[in-house]
Amino acid sequence: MPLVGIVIGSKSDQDIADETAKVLDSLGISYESSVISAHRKPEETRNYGKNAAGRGIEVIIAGAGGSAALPGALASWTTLPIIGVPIASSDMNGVDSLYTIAQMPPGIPVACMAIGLWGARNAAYMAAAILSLKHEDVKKSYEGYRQDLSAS
Ligand code: RP5
Repeated sequence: MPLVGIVIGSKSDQDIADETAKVLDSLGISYESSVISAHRKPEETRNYGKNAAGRGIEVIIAGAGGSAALPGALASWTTLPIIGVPIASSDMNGVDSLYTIAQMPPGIPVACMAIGLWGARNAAYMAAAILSLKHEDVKKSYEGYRQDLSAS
C-alpha cells in the first residue's frame, strides 16, 4: 500500500509528478500517482480526498497550475497533510498558483512548496520529513540523503 499519493491537475503537469516520483524512488518511499482535476472532475477530487486515509495514504502531494484549487480542494476532504506544488502553466508563470496554494484561509492548511521542479523535489523531501516521524526506514534514508547533501 503506497504511503504517498501524488495528484496532478492535468496530464500536462506530468513532468512535475515525475520529478517528485524520482525523489521518492531515491528515498525508497512508496507512492501512487493520479491525474484528477478539481474543476473538471470535482466528484473524483472528493472521492480521492475522502478515501485516501482509509486506503493507507499518509501524505498527499498535489500539483496544479493556474488558479490551483486542487490542493485546497483535497484538503477540504481529509485531515491528511497536503503538500501543494504550484505549476507554471499559465501566462503568470506559476505566481498565480503559488498565491492560490499559499493563501489558504485558516483551518484548512496546505503546505506550499516552490514553483515548478524545485517545489516538486521539495514536496518529496517534505513528505519524507513527515513520514520520518513514524517510519524508521524513511527516517534512515532521508537522514542519509541530508548527510550526503551536506558532505557534497
Ligand atoms: C490546471 O490547469 C492544471 O493543473 C494545469 O497545470 C493547468 C492547465 O491544464 P491543461 O489545460 O493543460 O489540462 O488545472
